[in-house]
Amino acid sequence: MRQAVCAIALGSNLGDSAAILTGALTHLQNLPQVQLIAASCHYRTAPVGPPQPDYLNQCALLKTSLAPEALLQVLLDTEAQFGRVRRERWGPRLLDIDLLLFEQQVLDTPNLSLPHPRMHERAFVLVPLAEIAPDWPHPVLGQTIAQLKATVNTCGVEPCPVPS
Ligand code: PH2
Ligand code: MG
Ligand code: MG
Repeated sequence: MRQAVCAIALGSNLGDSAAILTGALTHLQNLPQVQLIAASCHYRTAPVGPPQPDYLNQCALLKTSLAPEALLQVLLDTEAQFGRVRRERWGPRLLDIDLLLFEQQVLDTPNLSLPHPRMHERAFVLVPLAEIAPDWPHPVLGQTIAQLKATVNTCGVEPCPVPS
């Protein structure tokens, strides 16, 4: 079956965030329809939005036989499995997983927009993504992830060691 490559962003700022990010990637990797092909390190990042604790953010590349909507459902199920309860928009959370890129697909449906509509302005996405996919061209803007990273303020996005 044809496999697509996609990029996801993970974030957590409640609970044991490092363990949650690691657990979420292990969970995804164990699904038969998903292969983990790369993961960035963890970054401690200043919160964007309402005042709340710092986040741990990470990006990963997956290969999947799933269609974008089906993969999104898998990501939402994974969030729920790690205790996510949806409250205020942009508020603190145990686990957020966003689908950033799905090959070069451009899509705008009520449930899913590809590429992720705010990824190009978010240092907490571009810094970890540039670590694993610097040459991936943004499907709409045409610039690579490394080029987009150079356009944002990366203060407040600091690599931190992944606990072993
Ligand atoms: N996610 C948000 C809102 N603000 N800030 C940081 N630093 N990291 C995030 O993952 C994040 C955020 C909504 O998804
Ligand atoms: Mg998000
Ligand atoms: Mg989300």
